[in-house]
Amino acid sequence: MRIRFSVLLAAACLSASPQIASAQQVTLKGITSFAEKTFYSRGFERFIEKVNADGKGLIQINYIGGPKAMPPFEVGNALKSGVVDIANVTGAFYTNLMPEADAWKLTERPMAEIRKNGGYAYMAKLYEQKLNAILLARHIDHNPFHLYLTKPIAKPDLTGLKIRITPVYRDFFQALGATVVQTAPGEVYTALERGVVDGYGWPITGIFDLGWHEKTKYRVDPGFYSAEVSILINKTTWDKLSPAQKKVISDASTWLEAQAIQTLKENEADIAKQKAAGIQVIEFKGAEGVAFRNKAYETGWAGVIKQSPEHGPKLRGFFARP
Ligand code: 173
Repeated sequence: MRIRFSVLLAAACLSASPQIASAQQVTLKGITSFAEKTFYSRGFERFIEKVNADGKGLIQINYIGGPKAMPPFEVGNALKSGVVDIANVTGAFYTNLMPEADAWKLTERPMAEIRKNGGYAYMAKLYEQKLNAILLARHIDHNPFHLYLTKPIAKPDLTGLKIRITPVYRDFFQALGATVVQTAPGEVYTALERGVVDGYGWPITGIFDLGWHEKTKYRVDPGFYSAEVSILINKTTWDKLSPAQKKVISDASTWLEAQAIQTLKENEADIAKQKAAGIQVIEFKGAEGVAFRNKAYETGWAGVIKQSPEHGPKLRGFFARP
């Protein structure tokens, strides 16, 4: 009697366990590769707030923080291995694992179109193979990069200048003659202060976040490329989620990616703020400006194709302006 009862109880528990498991709240570890509460982390922070509100009792994100918790160039490894479940990061920070991710900077079509034309699906396979991850939402787009300087230049020639880079700018700035120094964003201020660099690459927004405006005298126009910052999730973590938990994450992702267009307003606000801070614009106009921008794309694609001869040309077909 006793034995039979416990067998029955065990069977009841087993059959009930999938429901119990799916009803349990899951907590994901989240990390950002940009300083907390600064421009490029804010979209992720809004996403976390939404998931934690909509996902009560189902799914939550524990925000571990930013570069104080983990160096930005380590975030790809941590996501791939499952040390973190969800990450806010740009492709340039994990080219060690997936060089193709740096090609997001070269998109000249909106993400909605790239999700339809096969480009997103093509990248999704690479994310799965190389990073064991899924790109959930690109929340930064329509946000050009610029060259910022402490010394003036008269033409698009950086010979003799040391410029801080990430993989985003390497091929272009080297083609302009610069000596390049790669650093994480957290090291830019000190590099400028000590004169280790004469300038840096960064998008149009965010130079006030870490005080770089204090050391910046010039911005070079036109800008080039379109900065990409996205939320990625570890695929093993994703596969374990229930449909209801996945829905909370997917809905928040769609919601956030739709806000990327608002970056345009932020661009204008920071242009005005830079002007007010006395940052002078060195503008290459007319044919010189067109050549500057064309060189950015030509050297950018050549770099991607060199890193990934197999996938680079296909990505160009999906991403570049037709
Ligand atoms: O300059 C950088 O650190 C960089 O590559 C980047 C990419 C996207 C947004 C902001 C910075």
